[in-house]
Amino acid sequence: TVARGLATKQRTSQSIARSDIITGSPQNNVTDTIFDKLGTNLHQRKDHPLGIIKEAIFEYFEQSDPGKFKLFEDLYPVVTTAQNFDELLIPADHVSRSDNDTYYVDGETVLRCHTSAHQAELLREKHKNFLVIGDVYRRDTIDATHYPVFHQMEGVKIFEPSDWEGSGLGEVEYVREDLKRTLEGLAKHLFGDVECRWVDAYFPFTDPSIELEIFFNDEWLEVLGCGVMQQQILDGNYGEGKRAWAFGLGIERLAMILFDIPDIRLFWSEDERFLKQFKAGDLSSKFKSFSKFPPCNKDVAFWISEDFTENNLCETVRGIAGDIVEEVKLIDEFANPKTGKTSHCYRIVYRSMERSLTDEEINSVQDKVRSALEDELKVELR
Ligand code: FA5
Ligand code: MG
Repeated sequence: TVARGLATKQRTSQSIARSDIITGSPQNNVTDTIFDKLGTNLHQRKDHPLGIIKEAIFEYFEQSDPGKFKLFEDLYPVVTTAQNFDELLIPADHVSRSDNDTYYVDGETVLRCHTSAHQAELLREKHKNFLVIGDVYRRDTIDATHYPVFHQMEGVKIFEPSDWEGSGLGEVEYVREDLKRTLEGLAKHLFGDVECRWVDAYFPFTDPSIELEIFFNDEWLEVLGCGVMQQQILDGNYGEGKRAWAFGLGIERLAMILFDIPDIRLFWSEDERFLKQFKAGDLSSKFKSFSKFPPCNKDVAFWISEDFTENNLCETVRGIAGDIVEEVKLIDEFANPKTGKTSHCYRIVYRSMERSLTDEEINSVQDKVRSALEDELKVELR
């Protein structure tokens, strides 16, 4: 059996109070929709596709390195900006720090936007090889492969000089090759034969950095980012003279590929017709859609305000429409040279995974979205 780590903090993801999250701080931008997802811990459900994938990944690491990797699966998702950014060398002006991208509880506290937020503390506790799985939160655009709450698994492995000496490879090269081999092996373990490709990437906390993409539903889907850990992070938190790799993978993306799940919203479904299709330990089930309901498109055009952003638009739409919104996409854009104003036209695609939506329902949602655009986002409808 696998060694499962205990939460390093007293607080675990099982005990979250509303007042801990939705605070009076002027920086607070956590919505009720997001708060409701905290503590759900889909990855802890044995028969849920996310729980099944989690176990399969654990099993792979246990088979390749028995007893080596320690697993953390209930670390508290509310972290400090130091954990989420500073300790990972993310610069002060990096976009991911903005409240357009990240959910702030207050000025120094965020909903973790990646499981990398736990790297430094676990290194300081002298864990040498570990995996962390948990829910992560991002203000993001809306489509079939993006959701504001998703799950990541972080992996870290530390090497000693005796590992790379005599390999004929430089230390960075040795570590990078081990990393690639490990993750290609994981892809094989989960999917058998799939088309994979490596692409160069950038993360402040690894160098070199790469991403793995898998060909799925006619396009390349990014499933993970990884690289050789920045030496400063390892030296400062664990100790000198070592090397390490780290990766962070998107659990929903892997599950979508494995089980043929076409839309990321389905993971949040409590519908038996979805849930009963999956069983602990069974990697072979393919999702059969219980019915396909028609989408309904609604376009909305407006003159944008100065601080308009697409993430804010998506958050507003999601706050009103919840999971019946499938996609929000920009379909037209132009600037009026006389007034200097810019117009955007967005298409909002509404569709439920579970039932047929009525015209009345969609019209009423769309009316509310239009008012919220004016009241909250201060745009001028056309
Ligand atoms: C990161 O989050 C880095 N922390 C990964 C990392 C860890 C790199 C350790 C190096 C070392 P990125 O933002 O690319 O990287 O996200 C990692 C994965 O999460 C993506 O490849 C994708 O599979 C998944 N992902 C990202 N955004 C979303 C989203 N909105 N919905 C679902 N999955 C997502
Ligand atoms: Mg990425």
